[in-house]
Amino acid sequence: IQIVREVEAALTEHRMVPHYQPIVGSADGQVWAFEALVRMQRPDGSIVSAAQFHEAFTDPSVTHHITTRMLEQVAVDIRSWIDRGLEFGRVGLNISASDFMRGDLETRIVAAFASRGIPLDKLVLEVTETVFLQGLEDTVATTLQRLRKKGLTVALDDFGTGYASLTHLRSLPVDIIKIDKSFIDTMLVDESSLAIVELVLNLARKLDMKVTAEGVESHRQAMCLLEMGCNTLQGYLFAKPMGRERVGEYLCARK
Ligand code: G
Ligand code: G
Ligand code: NA
Ligand code: MN
Repeated sequence: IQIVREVEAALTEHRMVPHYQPIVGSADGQVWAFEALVRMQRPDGSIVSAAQFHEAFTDPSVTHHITTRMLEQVAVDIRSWIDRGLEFGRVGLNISASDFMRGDLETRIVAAFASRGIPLDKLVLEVTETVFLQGLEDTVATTLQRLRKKGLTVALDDFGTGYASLTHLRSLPVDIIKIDKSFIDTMLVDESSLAIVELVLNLARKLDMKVTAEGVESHRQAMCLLEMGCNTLQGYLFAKPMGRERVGEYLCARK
C-alpha cells in the first residue's frame, strides 16, 4: 500500500518522531507521565498521526523499525528532560505484538536506557491484548515480568475492546489498566458504559492495579472519574499530543 511505502521512506529519512501527551493525576493534577505517540513528518512539514498509517503496523519489519526509532528517540528525550530538571514523570512507549517475536525486546530496551544512564522506572510499556492472539502469551509474560523486576511499569492499553480481557489480566504482569476511550466517550450518556468503567475500577482495586482513563475531554468526565477512584487521566481536556520541544514549555506553564 502507498501509505506503508511512505512510512518506510520516512523511517529512512528520520521523519518518524514521537509526540507526547500528558497523563495527569486525577486528584492532584500533577503530570504522572507522557505517552509517546508516533507521528510522520511529511517533507512539506505537515504531521500525519498514527491512526492514518495503522496499516504500517501489520508489517512486522516496518513495526520493528518504528519501535526502534521510537525507543531511541524516547531515550534521547528523557535524557535531555532529566538534564534540564523537568518533572515529566515517566514516558509510555507503545509496543506491538510483533515486537515480542524477535526475542530481543528486553535487551534493546535495557541497552537504550543503560547507555544513557536512565533508570528503567522512567519507562512505561503500553501493550494491547493483541499480544495474546498469536500464541505469544508465555513469551510476553516472561519478558514483561523480567523488565518489571528492573523497575519498568506495564500498562494494558485499550482495555475493554479486546477479546477475553479478564483471562489476560490473570496471566499478564500488569501494573496499570488503560480504559479505552470509547467507554469514556459515552460514560455520561450511556449507563452500560458507566457500569463497565465502574467494574474495571473495582476489579483493578482488587487486583492491586492502577487505572488510567483515555480520551477525557470534559470536566464532568474528569470529576466523575475522580469520584469513582480512577487514578490518572489522559485526553484533550489536559492537552493534545505535542512535539518534544513543547514539553518543557507545557511543564513550566503549569507551575
Ligand atoms: O496517535 P493516534 O491516535 O494516531 O494513534 C492511533 C493508534 O496508533 C493508537 O492505537 C496508538 O496506540 C497507536 N500508536 C501510536 N504510536 C505508536 C507507536 O509508537 N507504536 C505502536 N506500536 N503503536 C502506536
Ligand atoms: O490506542 P491508543 O490509546 O494508544 O491511542 C491514543 C490515541 O487517542 C492518540 O492518538 C491520541 O491522539 C488520541 N487521543 C488522546 N486523547 C484524546 C481525546 O481526548 N480525544 C480524542 N478524540 N482522541 C484522543
Ligand atoms: Na497507547
Ligand atoms: Mn491507549
